[in-house]
Amino acid sequence: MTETPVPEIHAAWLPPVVFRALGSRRVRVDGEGPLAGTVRAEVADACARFGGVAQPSSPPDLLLTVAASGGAAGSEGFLLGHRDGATVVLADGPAGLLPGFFEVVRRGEAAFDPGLADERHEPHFGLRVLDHWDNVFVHPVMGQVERGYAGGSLFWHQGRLRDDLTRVRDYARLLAASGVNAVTVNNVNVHEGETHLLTDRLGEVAAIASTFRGYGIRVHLAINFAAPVILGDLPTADPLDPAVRRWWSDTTDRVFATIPDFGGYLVKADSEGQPGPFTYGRTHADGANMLAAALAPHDAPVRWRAFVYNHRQDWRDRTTDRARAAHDHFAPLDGRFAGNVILQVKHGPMDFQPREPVSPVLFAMPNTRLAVELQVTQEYTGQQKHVCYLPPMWSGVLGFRPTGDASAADSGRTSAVVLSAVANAGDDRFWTGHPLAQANLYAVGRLGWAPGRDPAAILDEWISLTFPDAPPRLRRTLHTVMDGSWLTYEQYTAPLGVGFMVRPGHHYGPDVDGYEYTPWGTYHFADRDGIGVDRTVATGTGFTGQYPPPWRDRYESLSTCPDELLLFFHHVPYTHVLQSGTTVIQHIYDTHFAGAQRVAEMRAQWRSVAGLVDPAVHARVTERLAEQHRSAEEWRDQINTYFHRKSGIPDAKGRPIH
Ligand code: GCW
Repeated sequence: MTETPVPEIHAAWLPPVVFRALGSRRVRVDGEGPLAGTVRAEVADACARFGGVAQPSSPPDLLLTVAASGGAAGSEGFLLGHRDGATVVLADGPAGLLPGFFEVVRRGEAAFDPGLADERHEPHFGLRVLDHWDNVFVHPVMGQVERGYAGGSLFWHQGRLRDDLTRVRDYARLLAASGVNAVTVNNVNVHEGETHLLTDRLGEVAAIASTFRGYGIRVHLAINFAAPVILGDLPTADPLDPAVRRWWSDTTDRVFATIPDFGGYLVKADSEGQPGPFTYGRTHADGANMLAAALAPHDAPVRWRAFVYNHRQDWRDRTTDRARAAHDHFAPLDGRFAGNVILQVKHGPMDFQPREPVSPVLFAMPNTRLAVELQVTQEYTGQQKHVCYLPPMWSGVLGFRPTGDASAADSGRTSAVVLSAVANAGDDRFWTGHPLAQANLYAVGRLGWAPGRDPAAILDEWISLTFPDAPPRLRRTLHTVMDGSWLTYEQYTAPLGVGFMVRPGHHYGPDVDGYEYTPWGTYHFADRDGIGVDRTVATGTGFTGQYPPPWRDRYESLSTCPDELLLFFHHVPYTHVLQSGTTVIQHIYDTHFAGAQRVAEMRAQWRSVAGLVDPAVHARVTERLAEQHRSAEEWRDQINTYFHRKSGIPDAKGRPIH
């Protein structure tokens, strides 16, 4: 037996064998333009590998073509069906050929079933964008990639654009195959060096854009609101100053002259020390609309982030509530944003905690285009050392119905028109540090096309693509280890939606009081009697009042507030009895013992499939599970001990608490 060399870079969800069904057939691709060219090249490659025929002269088994009726040129929709003995992809326009191609790849043999009924595919979110928090220069605190846990940046290395962008091309291919159609290349915290990407270093963005282009992915840029000043061109960045407006409009024209299909800007303004319109006594609408005016002639959007809050808060002041901030700042501006402004809202009111209610901003601005922002990089969910399959959480966000009516039609969902997600990939050989974290990256595009898709089904799809030859036992084990992993993570970390309790700064591992007396506004208020944040209208900060009915009432009342969010909305005694019938303190003990125990089982389950998985993948996951296990026990012991000491209430089951 010849030894197959371990590939340098892991193939993620596109190992060559997933092209077997398609590559062993006769496949014709009709259509003009670069995207049709990409599909033809993919088909040629697959057929060369598996003995099929690309562009056959006889009738094909698979035809990919632009439908005669022809939809809008940019439309990515397509019909998959069977006609005259062949599987067909009838794309609405050239942009639909590539998603159609990858749909066939995903299905494997099933795509060639003569009984295949017609299926129409169309993305729910027109823009499905991954925001990279990559720095050009290594930041002294945040490193090359802010909150990056997968090595360095795919684009930049120590201040320079990488010479070889082959990996960026491979990345583009992976993203296209998952359904993502845009990427923001740099961090929303735009430091001085990165500000130049907009002007004298624009060539680097153009090089990245041409690498992504072949896979139908557009490039966006995070910009610095103070760029006209930082770049030394103007004394002010006042958004109502005509010279500033002209500067943005000229600069933007140059961006489009260099990158004609440039995607748009992303802005973090007046947030965590970033510059913004407040300096000039202007509003977020003034700031966003200025950039929107510069982008409008090019038919491109500015995404303006709603992550604005006071990070210099005084913990002694119980009236300020960080959860309220985005709604307080932005809801009054509804209707004042230009049509090409997209307000980008973090999915929860705080900051990507493992459990938060859905941000009320997503339901408060009917006259504003919104993006919902997810965090794929696992800043608060185990930093890609812990297995934490996040789509069940995202699916809850995307499927949340403000009317509270589970049977309501899709129109009852969040009104967001854009799905954005903070990326988790880097130059690590497995792309995401933890090989199983690839599933989170994969799921973004899949949910972007169909937010109602079952996360467990997405997981199985990812398993089939990534481990195509896996025996059933391996498939089952992967599913078991990953599917409930978000809930397991929640069990051994901060309880009942209270959030944080992480070590300040890097946010890894437990520190119950780490943020309790800091200016960041992330408090739990635990004392000897109880814990939680009173966010009610009746006696607390009034945050519940930012929700439409019936949610404001459900969250307001102790008797209807869901257990998993209880401490987000209420301060209660440790002896308070949850809907589940157990007390808060006993729930804390039980979940922390159970969570750490579950990680021990995950570890054993993974050990049992050694020999069924690529040894390099197995080894990396084994190493990470060992750390997850250590960390879960650390969480368990610190949290249990802390609350035991505070409350003086023993564990009803008498387990060891230190
Ligand atoms: O939670 C914070 C992160 C910051 C990040 C910020 C944001 C990019 O800790 O690292 O900055 O969120 O989303 O802007």
